Amino acid sequence: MTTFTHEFTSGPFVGKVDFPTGLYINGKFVDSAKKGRIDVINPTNGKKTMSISEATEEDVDLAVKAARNAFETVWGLHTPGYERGRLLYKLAQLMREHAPELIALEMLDNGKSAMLAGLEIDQAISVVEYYAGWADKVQGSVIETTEANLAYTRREPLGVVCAIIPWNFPLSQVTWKLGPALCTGNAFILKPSEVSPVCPLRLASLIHEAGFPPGVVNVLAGYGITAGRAMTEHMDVDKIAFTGSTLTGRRVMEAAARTNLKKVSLELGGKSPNIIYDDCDLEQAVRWSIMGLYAGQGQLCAALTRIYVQESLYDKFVEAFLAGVKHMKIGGPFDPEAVVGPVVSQTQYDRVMSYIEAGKSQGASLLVGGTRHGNEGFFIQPTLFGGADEDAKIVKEEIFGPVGVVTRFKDEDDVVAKANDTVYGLASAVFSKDIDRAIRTGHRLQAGTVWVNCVHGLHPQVPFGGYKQSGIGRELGEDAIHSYCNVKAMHVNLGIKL
Ligand code: TXE
Repeated sequence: MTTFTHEFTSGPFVGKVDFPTGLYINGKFVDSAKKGRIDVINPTNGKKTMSISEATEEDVDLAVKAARNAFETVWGLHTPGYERGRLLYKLAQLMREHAPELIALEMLDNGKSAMLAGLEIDQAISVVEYYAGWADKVQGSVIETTEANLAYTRREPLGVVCAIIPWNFPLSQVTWKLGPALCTGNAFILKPSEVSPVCPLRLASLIHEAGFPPGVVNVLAGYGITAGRAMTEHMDVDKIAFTGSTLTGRRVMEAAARTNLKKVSLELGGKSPNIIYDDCDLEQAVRWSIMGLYAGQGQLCAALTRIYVQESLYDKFVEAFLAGVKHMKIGGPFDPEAVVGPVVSQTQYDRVMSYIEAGKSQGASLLVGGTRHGNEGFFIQPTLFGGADEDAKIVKEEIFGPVGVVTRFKDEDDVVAKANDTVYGLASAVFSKDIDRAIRTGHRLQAGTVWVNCVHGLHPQVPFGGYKQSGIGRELGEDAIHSYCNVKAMHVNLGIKL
């Protein structure tokens, strides 16, 4: 079995890491059946950091069998909630102990800054703790019917759940699914993205150390078209919890429809509006908007990429925004002063640059950025377009890079119409000192999340998910718990004779 060994000499963790890079199936790290490998590329310099085992259909089948067996013999209804909670707490504790190492690995693998990687790991740990607390509190209810009938509901686990996750926030994306799945008693199979699988692989060792029974959690890195598709088509998988592109989300749903009608939850990104009214605190609105657009190089599902500014404030806002962008240092994640890093891969770099070209060719004016930074790695300058047609590609399509569009609006009705004119509906933000108007606007937006005078706030207790083509279902909070359970209605005859 191969391992990854690396010595970090600077940054949040100084020391050696050493962990297996195989598949984690039925409590053991193993090589994949076909012995295939995936090369993992460092986005800061475009070079290979490691190679890991590549799962294919046969490995998926083995993992599903192991998960099913664990579900039916030791997990599911066999392990009480408080015990499941204890194991989740143990995992959270191990993640906390290894947090600096996880942060460093995420910086290496994904190109994220120490601050963003730190926020992600911290949030991931909080999510595991939150669902550990839920494990013995998942309840049905007693329902009033007639005196001769006792009716009550139970929330029972679905069975085998596969999580297919993207590359942008691998560790938090895992825990958003692993937490509610395990606390409700499901067996769990994870397929990290082939682009940034490192933190999920390191997590597999911590899951092993936490002592979950073999088969309860399985981790299989692999390509979407093989391992991912095998999960979506498997007849013994009960749910796919997916985060990724809309295109792949459709494929997941189609596969579920063609096979065993497994349940599906989808989180599919967006084209989120950020509304700036002319009575806002300008300095604050500019700072939040820069973060809303460029955090993580714009590779956030909830990136606020369409900025709408009320016409009387437009010039001042744009001037202050561009001045703010000029101060952003671009550099690798281990440069402590850099706030803008690389995008994750050559593919993503090419995709983002093609959108920048589309912006120019469709007549939008480039206000800042628009070009590559440096000559190695996948760095793109923070980019903003103005004066784009509302039907332009850069206004309509998710870019998933550091590229935004700023547009003028007249009044509340005008901006609500513009903001809602999208197939997506994941997130949005409103900046105004008139709180009545800000809240009223928020209620009129077709989006699963509205931030008022802030951006990107996420809490384990608060549901997150999309309207329209941004997805199906909700993650986080109690809502997520319900999506990992079947509801069983029990009717008990208290004495009616036939
Ligand atoms: O996503 P994919 P990609 C968007 C963003 C980005 C674009 C492409 O716009 O530019 O998607 O990114 C697995 N059956 N988002 O190509 O393909 C794949 O291996 C089953 C938004 O990385 O959707 C990976 O694990 N699984 C998003 C996962 O799906 C399949 C975050 C996501 O990959 C599969 C990431 C298949 N047929 C990208 N094909 C967000 N919502 O935050 C691929 N996969």
